[in-house]
Amino acid sequence: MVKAPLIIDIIHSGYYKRVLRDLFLASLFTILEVPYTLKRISVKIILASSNQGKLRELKAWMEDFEVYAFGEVMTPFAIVEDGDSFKENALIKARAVYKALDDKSAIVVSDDSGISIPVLGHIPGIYSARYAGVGASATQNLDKLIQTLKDNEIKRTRAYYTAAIAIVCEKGEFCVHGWMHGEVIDEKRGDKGFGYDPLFIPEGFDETLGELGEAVKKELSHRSKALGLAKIILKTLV
Ligand code: ITT
Repeated sequence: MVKAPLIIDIIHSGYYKRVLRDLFLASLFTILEVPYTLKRISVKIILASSNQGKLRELKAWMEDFEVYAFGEVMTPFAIVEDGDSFKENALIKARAVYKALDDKSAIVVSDDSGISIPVLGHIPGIYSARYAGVGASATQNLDKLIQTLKDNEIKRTRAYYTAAIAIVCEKGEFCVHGWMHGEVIDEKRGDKGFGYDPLFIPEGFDETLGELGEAVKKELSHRSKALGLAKIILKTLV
């Protein structure tokens, strides 16, 4: 038999209201014959990123969640990424946006990522966004990497992308990683993707990500691998 204090706890937790709301909406949408998943009315996820290429990929790969860029829900602000690793920088970004939102129910997701060239000492790594200097554009960073490859007489060499995805919410802080291995070449090929993609040839392919495009990248990228792990955590939080 269910004890009275337990029922009181359930009432106080507001859980019964959510269940009733979900049942009501599910019935309504069934009557109206509108496809409906209970997930769509769950907690909003805020992405702590201003990089349009990343945001496009993160949103496309998290379509089973209700996702907004932080610039869509507040005035965007600059975040100083002074950590020593992808993980630290991802957590710095997610914490900064979680604090600014001042909403305990928020779940903030961030991505810190970059490309590394082993033969050059794993550069630019965590400095990928500012390889050509603070405030440099994606084209300037890419051109600088081409110049570095040419200066070192490297036409093609091993490279890898890293992505650290951080999650910050009331229940705690989490971080997962994903990697994509391949090679970089010393010339741009293709205009799909973003950032260093026109230089990067994933393992098992002959074309750059700039030529291959979103579908291939979604299958094997550092970001999608990290997101696969992040989604397992997110599903326990929403
Ligand atoms: P946010 O911090 O606002 O998310 P950002 O561009 O500053 O944006 P990072 O500090 O994580 O992000 O820098 C990552 C850089 O690495 C990014 O600017 C790209 O140039 C590059 N990069 C990361 N993932 C990439 C990908 O999938 N394809 C191409 N370039 C990528």
